[in-house]
Amino acid sequence: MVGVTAGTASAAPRDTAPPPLSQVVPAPAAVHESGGSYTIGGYTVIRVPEGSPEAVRVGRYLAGLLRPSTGYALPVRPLTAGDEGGIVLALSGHGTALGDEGYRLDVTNHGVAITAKQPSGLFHGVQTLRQLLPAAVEERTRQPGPWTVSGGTVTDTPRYSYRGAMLDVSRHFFTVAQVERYVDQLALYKINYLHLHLSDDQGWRIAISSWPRLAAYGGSTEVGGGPGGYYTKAQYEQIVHYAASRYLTVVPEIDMPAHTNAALASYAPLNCNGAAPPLYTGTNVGFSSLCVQKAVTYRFIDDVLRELAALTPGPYLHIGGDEAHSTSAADYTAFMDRVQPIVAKYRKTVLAWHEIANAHPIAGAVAQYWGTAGTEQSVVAAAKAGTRLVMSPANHTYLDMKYNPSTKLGLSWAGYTEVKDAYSWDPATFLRGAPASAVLGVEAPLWSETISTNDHIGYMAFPRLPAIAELGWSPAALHDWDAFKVRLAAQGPRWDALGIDYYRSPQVPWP
Ligand code: TNX
Repeated sequence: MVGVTAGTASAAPRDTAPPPLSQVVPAPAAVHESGGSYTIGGYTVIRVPEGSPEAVRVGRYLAGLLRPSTGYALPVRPLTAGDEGGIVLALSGHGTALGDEGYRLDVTNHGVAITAKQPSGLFHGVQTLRQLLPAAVEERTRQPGPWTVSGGTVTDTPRYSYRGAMLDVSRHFFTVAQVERYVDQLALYKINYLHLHLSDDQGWRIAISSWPRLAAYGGSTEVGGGPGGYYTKAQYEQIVHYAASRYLTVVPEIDMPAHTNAALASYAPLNCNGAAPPLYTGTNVGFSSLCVQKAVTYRFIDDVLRELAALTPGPYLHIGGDEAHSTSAADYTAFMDRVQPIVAKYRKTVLAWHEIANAHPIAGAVAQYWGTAGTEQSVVAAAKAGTRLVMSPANHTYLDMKYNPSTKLGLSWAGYTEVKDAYSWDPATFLRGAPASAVLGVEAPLWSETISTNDHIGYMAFPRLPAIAELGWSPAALHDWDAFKVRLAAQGPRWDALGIDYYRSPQVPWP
């Protein structure tokens, strides 16, 4: 190679000015630039409130992010009265207006202070600070710097309390390490729920002690006939724990009564005709159904949901309910009338795809809307009657839709979805006639019929996942494609540094 060697490249300091404090995705609620700046250096100390082990963990996490690329020691030390300078993480009851997830970031010539009511707010503030540092901060080897942040104040709280991403680990299985990698990517955009689609026709992915063949046999393949896989209980708990360390709550989904071939293949008695079908490795939907009339069906569901609830600290159990094309409408309603109380019995909240609105959603239930038109009257009626909504319109949020006709991965049944399409809708008004107050938030599902590697995940999720994250976090008044695309463009070098194989959409002015 001629010209720049690694040595001279790493010796040359960057000469670019630090970005404005507003150059963050999702857009912060309020930004006040004050001039000045702070440069993290070999002298910088991270101060944390001693009394909060969780806040201490956030401080250590920040140090872990910054140390490899900066090469600085960045010791994490207790915050004592009168401390100023360096990086300070502080918990303050005065910040009550910041709510559970909000934070304030103050940058002066002396240091950076992140203040929040809860550790989750500190964590989100850390993600903002991270994005305000040069993209090279994401490298895991020492980089030149300087590590300068613009002066001013960011005051930030989320628009919605539910900001989710779903990974379909059923059509193709993803290992614990792959899920954790995605969790890290989601955390950067303040996503706070990880929905795992744990069962479908092609695979059952969670060990259930009372029905061991579900995972052992039902998990033994995937789309295309690969070896599949499943999570042991310990592995599932590891994912739950890792997600929690990034302030994401796991929402496990057992899809039923349809999308159940893997279970039906594992246990013959679950079939109305008593005969187990073969395992399925294709990509059709709507052909399978649990046997609604049989008592064993509900013993099975009780066992599965009891074991899953015991492993899941989060409030939701997702019971699927989509595309039950082989279940009559009457059977579907009868089935949901019996299954929802089982979720409640195990002290969890029902989350289900929006077809639940065709049955009788129980009090407190949440429907995940995946339609493309925004006109489903049953869902509007349910929302008016108190069912809350997570918005996942397929033509905007489905990360498995192709960007354009030449996208190699993905499907196109909901249309091609460029990043501008992903961004250009409003969760509060998309389902026409539903009260805006029913909307709990948004979710971006990644179905995996065609997705099987980290690079596939990266290519389909980026840059669209950050678009959905911004709709979930940022105030509606800041919704602006022309401003978003510029902030999004600045994320590209960060994804390069993180090894994310993103789609270089021609709609975005990448640097
Ligand atoms: C529809 S949308 C499905 C999934 C498929 C997906 C592919 C919904 C709740 N169900 O079974 O994987 O389309 O895009």
